[in-house]
Amino acid sequence: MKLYWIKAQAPLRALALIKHLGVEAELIQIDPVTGGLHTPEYKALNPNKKAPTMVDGDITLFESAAIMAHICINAGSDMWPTENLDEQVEVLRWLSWNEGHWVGAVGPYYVEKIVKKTFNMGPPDTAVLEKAEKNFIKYAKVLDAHLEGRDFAAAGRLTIADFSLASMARYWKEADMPLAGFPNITRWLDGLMEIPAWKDPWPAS
Ligand SMILES: N[C@@H](CCC(=O)N[C@@H](CS)C(=O)NCC(=O)O)C(=O)O
Repeated sequence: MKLYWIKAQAPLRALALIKHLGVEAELIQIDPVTGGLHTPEYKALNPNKKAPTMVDGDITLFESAAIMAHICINAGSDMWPTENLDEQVEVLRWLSWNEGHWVGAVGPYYVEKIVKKTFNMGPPDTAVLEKAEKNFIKYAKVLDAHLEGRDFAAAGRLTIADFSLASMARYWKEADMPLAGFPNITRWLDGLMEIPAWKDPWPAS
């Protein structure tokens, strides 16, 4: 299996999973700054010109959630439940909520404070951050209430939903996300950081 990645949050989810499960994979880093996502060869694999992309035999996938589900199925991991379909639906709900709502809420902070710094894209735009707060609070309330009395987002254990939901929020302190008033979210994020592969997801360079 090959995984094409850049140093950003969606590939981070798949890289952490690969490390956590001890899956053998060829991890191919792409430089987005020098046009690595725009080559004809890469576009043929992922017409979105985004990362991650996975190639496993005849199967080529984009979208980190689908890639993580594929990895779990092949590794026999219940981080993507296949035995208990109620659990699978619960995980799917949080994967969907993440892409539909949470990514839009945390994304402005992550892009302005983390992505711009990582790829030398200039200073954060304070107007974007000010505008982001209302939407952030709206969805942080939902997640915080859900995590009351829970250590994980779904199925009562670590699943790929946690890796998706936490991939931008993990940077909440550096990115100044207004999470201080959401103790269940910060407790859950701290708990995930106890997982070695989550704490240190990047391949050795
Ligand atoms: N929903 C997609 C998101 C993919 C995505 O937006 N990847 C970003 C990194 S987090 C990317 O490749 N950005 C590079 C660019 O837009 O040039 C997934 O989960 O895989």
